[in-house]
Amino acid sequence: MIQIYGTPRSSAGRCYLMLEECGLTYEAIALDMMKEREHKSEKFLKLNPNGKVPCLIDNGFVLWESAAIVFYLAEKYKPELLGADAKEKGLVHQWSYWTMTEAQPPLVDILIQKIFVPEGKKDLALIARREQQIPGILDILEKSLADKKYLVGEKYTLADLMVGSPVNVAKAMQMSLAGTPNIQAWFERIKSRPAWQKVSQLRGEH
Ligand SMILES: N[C@@H](CCC(=O)N[C@@H](CS)C(=O)NCC(=O)O)C(=O)O
Repeated sequence: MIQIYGTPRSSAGRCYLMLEECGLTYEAIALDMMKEREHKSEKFLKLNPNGKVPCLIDNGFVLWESAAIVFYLAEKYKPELLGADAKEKGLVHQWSYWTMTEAQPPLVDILIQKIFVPEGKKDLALIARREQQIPGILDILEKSLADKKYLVGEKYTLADLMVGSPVNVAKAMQMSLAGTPNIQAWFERIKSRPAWQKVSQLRGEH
């Protein structure tokens, strides 16, 4: 039995993509993070001491951190998504670390400030600073996709799943992707996968 804590619209989204990609049956557990603050409850902190979602339980094995969860699921259920050889695996890791340390943090800061922080309390300087980083991130992605279908060549890998999540956040915030035809074509390609379609539906995107 597999359980995933957190909704598909949260950082757990990429775990749902991976669970669907692997064709697994799972139980989705949504915590009340606003009123009840269940993610900070004693019970949940025993699972994830960070008090954050996602958290995965696979037959009693507990794992937190979304990137670790998707790598674990790939290793166990769909290893071909990890890359075919040492070089491909290296590139999958490269794009995954890049997502977590470079591409995602500015987008998450902008999302939190714009959507969750109430008017009057928003850190406008932080928003401006983070928005300045976005063109450079898109440029790296756009150039990397100039000569290939996917980030690591001709096949979909975890690199695409990892990088696709913050790009989805950018799209959801209606950030302009003008002037990035390679990113747009790649994103349409990955969005058409059944796993992405299913998670998009779970998120209420269509
Ligand atoms: N690096 C973590 C980030 C998890 C994260 O920030 N989750 C947010 C929801 S999107 C959360 O649980 N926030 C609650 C809090 O910070 O108290 C991961 O990727 O799993």
